[in-house]
Amino acid sequence: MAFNPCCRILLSMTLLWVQYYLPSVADEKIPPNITTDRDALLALKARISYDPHRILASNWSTNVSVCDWVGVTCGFSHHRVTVLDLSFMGLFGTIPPHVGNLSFLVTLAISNNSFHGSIPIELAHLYRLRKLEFIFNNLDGEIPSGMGLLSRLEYLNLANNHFTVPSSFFNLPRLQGIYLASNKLAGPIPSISYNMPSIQTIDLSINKLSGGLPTNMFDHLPNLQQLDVSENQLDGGLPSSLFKCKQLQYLSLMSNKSTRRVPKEIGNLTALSIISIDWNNFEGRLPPEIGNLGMLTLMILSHNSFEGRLPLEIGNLTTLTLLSLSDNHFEGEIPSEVGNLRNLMVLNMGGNNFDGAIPIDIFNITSIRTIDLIMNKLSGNLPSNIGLFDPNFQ
Ligand SMILES: *[C@@H]1O[C@H](CO)[C@@H](O)[C@H](O)[C@H]1NC(C)=O
Ligand SMILES: *[C@@H]1O[C@H](CO)[C@@H](O)[C@H](O)[C@H]1NC(C)=O
Ligand SMILES: *[C@@H]1O[C@H](CO)[C@@H](O)[C@H](O)[C@H]1NC(C)=O
Ligand SMILES: *[C@@H]1O[C@H](CO)[C@@H](O)[C@H](O)[C@H]1NC(C)=O
Ligand SMILES: *[C@@H]1O[C@H](CO)[C@@H](O)[C@H](O)[C@H]1NC(C)=O
Ligand SMILES: *[C@@H]1O[C@H](CO)[C@@H](O)[C@H](O)[C@H]1NC(C)=O
Ligand SMILES: *[C@@H]1O[C@H](CO)[C@@H](O)[C@H](O)[C@H]1NC(C)=O
Ligand SMILES: *[C@@H]1O[C@H](CO)[C@@H](O)[C@H](O)[C@H]1NC(C)=O
Ligand SMILES: CC(=O)N[C@H]1CO[C@H](CO)[C@@H](O)[C@@H]1O
Repeated sequence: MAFNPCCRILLSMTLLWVQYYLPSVADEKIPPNITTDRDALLALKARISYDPHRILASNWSTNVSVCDWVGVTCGFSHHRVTVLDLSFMGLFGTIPPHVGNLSFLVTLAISNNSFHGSIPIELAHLYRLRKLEFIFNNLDGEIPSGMGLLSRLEYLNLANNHFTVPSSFFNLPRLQGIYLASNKLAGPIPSISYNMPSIQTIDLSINKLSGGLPTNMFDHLPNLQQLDVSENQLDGGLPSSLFKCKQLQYLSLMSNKSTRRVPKEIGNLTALSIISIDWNNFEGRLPPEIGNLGMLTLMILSHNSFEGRLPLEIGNLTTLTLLSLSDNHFEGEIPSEVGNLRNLMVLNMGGNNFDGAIPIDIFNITSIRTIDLIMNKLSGNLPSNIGLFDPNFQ
């Protein structure tokens, strides 16, 4: 039977495959074992150029099992490396691709060292990883997108490094926390569909992210408890999908230039304990629905362009300990309902256009320590017994 040219190409490709791929498949018949792990760790040791306490130099000796090496834990039954924790050792060096051979690794932690260079893409092979902790190093470059394959990952902490690319966060089903604070992430937050059913914490603070929070970003993050995007260059305000995050306890958007209003849906975030959106350009009135936030302890709205009267419902926030409204354009009388805030310790209302008398009920708050009302248009007298009932008053 004569082959037509097409089949001839196929045949020669098959032969190539047999020649080049089969031997390597045969190689892998020897299953990786603790020797593979040892070689990977020795490759790592070889990349450490400075080991100030001579920890690896003295301890990682080949005449004992790697399972007895400092920072190494092996699995009980399979005798492979499951934990590599080299945190706080003062090590200076790079991460070799061989670390990707530690295929039983569950925890990889190298926090508080001086690792530099990039994360090898081979780390994406560590499909058993649950915890990856690289905080406080000098790693840079792109976070390999292949890490999005680490489907068992629960905790990803790459904070305090020099990563540049705002890689789409990883839509991993078990991820609970992603920490990317204090890097050099720049540009917009990728506008993809985020679907992280387990995520509780997203910390992108202290970067150079710009643009807005993507409109649909929070559609499928039902368990989000903490969102910190402070100290970036984000604008555009709070997207409506954010108000679906019924578990949200901590919201920080401090700095830099978010505009627009705080919509009445803020009242849906009933689990909120801390809201810190100071140093932005939020404008308009504070909606009365703010009074629904019955768990709020800190409310920091200073240095914005809020205007109008304070809603009386502010007096419903009886768990507040700190209320900072300073440097806005609030006006009208300070509602006497502020006197209901019986746990308040700090009240900052300076730098607004409040007028009328200071409601004396404020001075009934026994927990109060600091009241700052400077630079307003207030008038009238202070009560003569000021501070008499306030043991903590400073
Ligand atoms: C482990 O694998 C290596 C090859 O990588 C092999 O030479 C060695 O005999 C194996 N050791 C055990 C205990 O199976
Ligand atoms: C290496 O460190 C471990 C844990 O501290 C210790 O148990 C072991 O004896 C050390 N081994 C050597 C050779 O120093
Ligand atoms: C391992 O080798 C080092 C020198 O390389 C030696 O100091 C140490 O005693 C040896 N440990 C064991 C358990 O043999
Ligand atoms: C381990 O990883 C390195 C680099 O990624 C590779 O060259 C090596 O062949 C791998 N396999 C073993 C068994 O060490
Ligand atoms: C970790 O490193 C950072 C930065 O070098 C330092 O500020 C911090 O105190 C270190 N943490 C500990 C517990 O040593
Ligand atoms: C906010 O709550 C109201 C009333 O419970 C509900 O109708 C609305 O859909 C909620 N909005 C969001 C964005 O979840
Ligand atoms: C916003 O960021 C810019 C550039 O980083 C900075 O110059 C400015 O002071 C910041 N504004 C506020 C209100 O923090
Ligand atoms: C505040 O304290 C004064 C003096 O004890 C009292 O007359 C007044 O009713 C109190 N006001 C409130 C709102 O509790
Ligand atoms: C539950 C509750 O305390 N609701 C109060 C919220 O604030 C408004 C305005 O002061 C009151 O009318 C509500 O009774």
